[in-house]
This record gives sequence, structure tokens and C-alpha cells, in this order.
Amino acid sequence: MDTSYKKILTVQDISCVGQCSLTVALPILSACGMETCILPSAVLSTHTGGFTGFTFRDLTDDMPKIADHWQKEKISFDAVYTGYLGSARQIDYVKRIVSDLMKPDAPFIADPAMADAGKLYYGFDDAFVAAMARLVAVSDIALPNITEACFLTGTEYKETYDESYIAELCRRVCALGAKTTVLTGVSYREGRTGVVVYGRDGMSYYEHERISKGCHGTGDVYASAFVGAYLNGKTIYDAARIAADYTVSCIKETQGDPDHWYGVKFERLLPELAEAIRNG
Ligand code: PXL
Repeated sequence: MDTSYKKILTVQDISCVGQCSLTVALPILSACGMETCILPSAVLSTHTGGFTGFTFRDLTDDMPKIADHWQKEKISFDAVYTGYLGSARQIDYVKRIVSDLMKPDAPFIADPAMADAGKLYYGFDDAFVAAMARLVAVSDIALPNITEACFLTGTEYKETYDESYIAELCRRVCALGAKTTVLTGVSYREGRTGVVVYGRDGMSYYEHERISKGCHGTGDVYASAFVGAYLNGKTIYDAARIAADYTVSCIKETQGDPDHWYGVKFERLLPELAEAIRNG
């Protein structure tokens, strides 16, 4: 049997237009060579970051029924990766699914997609943040940006900071229960940004160029590429580095096209990601 062929479950919304969540995770994970099963948390006409008047169909009530069916069929997963979720109640179902449907020792990776640039996304409140903190608490790897880490841990958000602020922020996310924290968007100097990996083995930093501030959809591209690389046997640090390089390439591919403000053009660079995973 080919034990390197993994069956992963990803739980996040379908934003029909907008290059985020499942329309990003599914192609990226597939390109990384994984059977990718999905549990959609909601269906939106677009994402909520810049469009107005979008539709939102909450799928919370379908989730336990879908999970029950999978259990009857004895379906289980080699990994679970969660992203944008629709409601606090839904997060509690997701917690149950994670514990019921994962194979023993399968990693759970939680991207608490809920905030950026110091602010929560449209529609989220303190109760949602508290529920997300409960989910992050049972994760093997949490993938917050700085804003999300601040909300999760009740830490003051800062635009400029030093290494001790970042170390304390990561320590607090791990104190919630996450075994490793991969903190994105950590910039100590002009024109550079990077990602911090903080866990049992200490803290390390991968720095790379910063092309622009807060490009939409890059968090989901980053998280999906990270999961794809990690489940292919890369170390957490190498997966964080490969995902960062891929995300930078996607931003470069997109910059200069003002009509494409809502996401990044990640598709044509998928062969580059697959190659980095093979050889990087
Ligand atoms: O990229 C994160 C994301 C996912 N899904 C929806 C969103 C956002 C960010 O705004 O609105 C629906």
C-alpha cells in the first residue's frame, strides 16, 4: 500500500468568487498530491473582504449529519485542516468531527481565519473568537497571523514590535493548547516580512521580501501550501518556508493588475509549488 498517499479533510467555506477558502485549498492540496475531502462550512457568493451585498448560506446544521454518515461508512482522515468557519456553534461541531473522524496520530492544523490588520472580519464577535480559541487549543499546528494571535490570546495588537513581543505572542497561542504555532506576517524591518515557527524545539524565523501590505486571500494560499508541504513529509520549518516562497510568487504574479484586488493568481504557479515540495 502507498502510505505516502494521504486523505485529508479541509473544513472551510465556499466563497464562489474571490479566490479564498475552498476554491484555493482544494486545487492547492490536490496539486500537492493529496486526496482532498471537503466539509463546506457555508456558501457565499463572494468573500466578505471588499465585496458588498454577498449572500451567506450557513451550513452548520448539515455538518453533524455529514459527519454521522462518514462515521457509518467508516471514513477517516490522515489529517484535518480548518480555515474560515461560519459561526461559534459550528466551531463546536468541527471540534467533534476532528476528534471522531481522524486516524490515530493524524495531525490537526487550524488556521483561525477571522481577522487581519488589527480587525476582525465582517460578522465576527467576541463569542466567535472564544470558540476559535477552543479549536486552536486542540490543534497540533496553529497558523494565525499577528492580528488573529492577538485576538485569540487577548494581547494588544501592535504594528511595530520586537522579537520579545512576537515570542510572547507565540508562547500565549501555545499556552492555549496548540503544540506548534506558525505565526505569519512577522516584519521586523522595511521591505521584509516572514514567518515564525514556535514550539517545543524553540523559535525560528524565515524572512523574505515583502511586496505589498495585506493582499487578500494570501492567508488561505499560505495555509494550504503549508499543509500540502507538511503532509508530504517536510519539517514544519521547511513547510513554512516553501509556503512563504510560493505565496510571494503568487503576489508577484498578481501585482500590477488593479482589477484583481480580491485574491491572488495562484493557479499557474502550482507546478512551482509541487517542484519545491519534491526538491526544496
Ligand atoms: O480568506 C479568508 C476568508 C475566507 N472566507 C471568507 C472570507 C475571508 C476573508 O475575508 O470573507 C468568506
